[in-house]
Amino acid sequence: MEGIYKTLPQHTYSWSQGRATFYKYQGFWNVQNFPEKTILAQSYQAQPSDILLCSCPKTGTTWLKALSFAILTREKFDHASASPLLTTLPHDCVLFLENHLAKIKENPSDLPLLATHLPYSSLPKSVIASNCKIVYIYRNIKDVLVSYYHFVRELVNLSVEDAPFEEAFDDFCQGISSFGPYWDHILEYWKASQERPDRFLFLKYEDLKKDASCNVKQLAEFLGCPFSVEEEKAGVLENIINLCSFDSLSNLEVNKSGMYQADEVSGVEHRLFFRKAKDGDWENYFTDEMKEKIDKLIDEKMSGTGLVLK
Ligand code: PAP
Repeated sequence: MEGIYKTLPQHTYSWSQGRATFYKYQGFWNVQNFPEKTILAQSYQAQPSDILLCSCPKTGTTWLKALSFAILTREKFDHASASPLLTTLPHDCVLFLENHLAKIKENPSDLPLLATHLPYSSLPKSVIASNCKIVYIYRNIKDVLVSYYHFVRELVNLSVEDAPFEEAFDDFCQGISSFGPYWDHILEYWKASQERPDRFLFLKYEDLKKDASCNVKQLAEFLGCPFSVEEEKAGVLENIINLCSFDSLSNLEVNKSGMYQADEVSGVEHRLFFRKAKDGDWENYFTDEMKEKIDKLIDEKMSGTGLVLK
């Protein structure tokens, strides 16, 4: 497998001092061990009852995992005092197919929830064949870019001064980012959803923020366990929204410390999954020219889809 890297297009962030080299594999960019991880993930035997939470990084994955987990386990745990979300990183409550296939196989959960950042075209064939449900979350491209920039910068331990945003911007616009091009990631899922609309739910990060109730109810319905009127009256929906909110999760001890093991070699500090969660943080980083360039790019890429990423 080592030899494969010589044949793949590659790109190194100049400011990463050689610590962030990306390879293009099956049409998408990622760091070194991803071809192996993808191939392994593709051996997963999906069940029709599986529900897959899919996303490009930095679009709201952690939040979607927490919400889906809380919705599906609401009868099992008292969310105020005993939810695993109070003591476990959402990424360890709902596992990524590409990171933890061995764990998933070893300990099949009675919860049919899995997650992946893999593009649609790289999903295990069994996922497509079994027609399992897919929830896809997406977010304004400019905030994704800023979120992603800080994540990579922190991973390689550089200050803002030592990691020029301009270069991250240029690379992102060329499609070079983890699981990028971002727009192709979205478009693949969107096209698939046009063929099987009943199997897909598209959620937008900003909509979830604007109207959490409506979006979380929609998510629960899609997951097959809608909130009853009694539950709503009893505040179950509201409790789940509060438990999974940025303020609540980011202040939990477990999410402020500890290390997420993406695999045997790479760890990510839990706190890096919780930064600011602000809509429009991009305004602090983008020049007018950058804004114009990325708006034009995304208009072109998304035209005809009805998906708004600006
Ligand atoms: P991942 O793909 O690496 O898991 P993901 O969870 O998709 O990352 O995105 C992280 C973003 O979601 C961060 O955005 P920011 O950099 O703009 O701040 C993070 O702060 C935000 N986030 C994490 N948890 C929540 C939450 N509960 N509610 C809203 N936003 C959240």
